[in-house]
This record gives sequence, structure tokens and C-alpha cells, in this order.
Amino acid sequence: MRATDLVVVIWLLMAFSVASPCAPKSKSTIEPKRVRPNHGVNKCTTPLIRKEWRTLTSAEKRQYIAAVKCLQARPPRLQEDFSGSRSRYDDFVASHISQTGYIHFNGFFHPWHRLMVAQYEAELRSKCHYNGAQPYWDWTLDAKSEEAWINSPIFSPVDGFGGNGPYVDSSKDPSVQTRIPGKTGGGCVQDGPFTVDKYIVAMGPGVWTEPNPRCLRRDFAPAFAVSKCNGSEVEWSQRAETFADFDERAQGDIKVAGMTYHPGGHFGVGGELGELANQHSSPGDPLFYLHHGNVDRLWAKWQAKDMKKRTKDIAGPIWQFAPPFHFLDDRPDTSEPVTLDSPMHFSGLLPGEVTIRDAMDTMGGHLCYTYDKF
Ligand SMILES: [Cu+2]
Repeated sequence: MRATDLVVVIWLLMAFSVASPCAPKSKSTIEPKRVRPNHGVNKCTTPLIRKEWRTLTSAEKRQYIAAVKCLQARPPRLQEDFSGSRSRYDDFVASHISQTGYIHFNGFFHPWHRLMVAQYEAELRSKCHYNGAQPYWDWTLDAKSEEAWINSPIFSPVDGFGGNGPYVDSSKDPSVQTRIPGKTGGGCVQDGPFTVDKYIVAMGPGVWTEPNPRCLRRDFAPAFAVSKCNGSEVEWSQRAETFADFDERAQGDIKVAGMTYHPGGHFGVGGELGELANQHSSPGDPLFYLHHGNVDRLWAKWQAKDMKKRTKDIAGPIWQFAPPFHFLDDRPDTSEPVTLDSPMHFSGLLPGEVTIRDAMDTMGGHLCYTYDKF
């Protein structure tokens, strides 16, 4: 076979194996309203509209949380590879854990998390009878003061995700990798729908996907959150002219001083001991999807300023911690950049292979959602 033939064959194989990240995998999961043909002429005419958590009605909030709990009760599909996974919800955690070193502090960060959240949204709908969109958490509304942060409606025990854990002194805990100033909690979540009698974090902390059942912990760091998740931080990142700059501003540094809003949301809730602060196993806290919903919204908002150009603008190294994220001496100091054709891996969470191109437009290709507000 000539090389050109081979290219065509590979292309054809890819074209037919690239399944939609949101595509139902079997008949039982088909959502009549959401299935679109996959012929390259897809028109996303009725996108799901993602809304800010506090604008949902009480009933909508409860429906969303009920759907999350439903996913936490559905059987896993990836347990053969990740023995700790006890539910379909845990499969998402396992996928993130196993991919962590390939999707943070490189060019895959924004597109990978976009598809992960879209898949989660699709499965809440197809497997758990949820008929809304994935909500997001605009933390700038809560980062106005420390009191506002602590009292955010997102932490409501009645129609939210529950609140902080009791204070645990972690100042001498050697397992803490990042010291977060002003942490206030650290123990098991005390109220709401994800207390230990209602929800078990199955894997982690960190890289482990073996069973390690335990409570969900939170460790609010309100002062830190106020300094990282405020409106001017967001505006500064929105002023970036290129994706390279935008992405660098959103991902920030690994040192506290240089952290920006993405780590801001993680550590503002997770502090030193909370699950959301764990780079690997943070999806074990259901708030992960609302935080990343907002991170995704801010990318979409930035893209919306010049759709034509910015849905094709991607940058960043293939390898984690290569420049401009060269924060560790023992990591590569050069790396090829990602391109629209770079494949993204999900450890079996998504059917087939996808590339960065599949994640560039929230209303193109296999994706069909937008946000209520930019
Ligand atoms: Cu992540």
C-alpha cells in the first residue's frame, strides 16, 4: 500500500471511530431530543442553555442534585481498569485521575475539561432523566467578601451541595502539598446531600484508583478565594488577545502567589485537605462540575468575542509543565505545541477517539450547548 493510501485508510478509520463525546452508547441511553445526525453538517439549533446555579429554581436545583445522586448509584463501566470505581459517577473521577498528568498545565486543559463536563451533562440527561443543562458556579458573585464566600447559596444544605468540614489542623500534615493561607475546615462535610451517610468518595486522594472509600472533605479558604476568584481576575484573563495568553492566565502558577481563578475555585473550597483541592481526584466533589462549568464558560466567553478566529486558536505544550508552565526543574523545557488535531484521551470514559478540534465550539460538531450569560 502506498503511503498516501495508508493515510486515507487511517483517516477513514478515524472518521468512523470518532464517536461523539455525547453520543449515546446504546439504545437504552438515546435521548430523543438531543440526538443529531453526524454528517458534518450538524446544525445546533436548540442548544442546551447552561445557567448559573443561583438562578435555578429550588425544584431545578433538586432535580440536578437528584440526577447526580442517580449517576452515583448507576453501575460503573470502567471498574475493570479502575478497581476503586463503584459507580458511573466514579468512572468520571477515575478518568480524570488517570489523565491528570496529560491535561493540566499544558495545551489540553481547556478542551479536555470541556468534553468531560459535556459528557457528564449528557449522561445526567440520558441515564438519569435530568432534562436541564449542566449548571455553572459564577464564583465572582461570592468572592466579594469572606462572609459572602462562606454563605454562598451553592453551599446550602437544603438545595445546594452542603458546606464546609469542621476545622482540622493540617499545619504539620506531610501529605499537604500546597499550603493555603486562611484555611478554615478540613473535615467531613457536615450537611447537605453529600454527607458520609449519603455519599462515599471512592478513590484517591491523588493518583490511586484502588478502592479507598471515605467521606467527602472540604476545607474552605475564604480569603484565598476572594483574592483569586474575583471579577478583576476574570477580566484580566478576558483581555488576552491570544489563546496562549488566555490559557496561561486561567491556569496560573502552581505557587500560591501566581495562582489564578482555576486553582482559586479548587483551593477556595478544598483548602489543604478537601477533595476539590486534589489535582487528581477533585471530581470526587460534585462541585467540580459547577466550577469547571464556569471555567468553560469563561473560555466560551473569550471565544465569543471573535468566534471565527478563536474557535481555531489553540496553543500550549503537549507535555505537562513544559513552557510556559515550566514550574518544575525536572520537567521538559521544550515541547511541541498541541494542534487542533491532537488526540485527547479519556481512559474509556468517552467512546472512540476525539481531538482538540472536537472541543473548540460549544455549538459545533458534537457539542450543542451555550451559556445564559457571558
Ligand atoms: Cu482537571
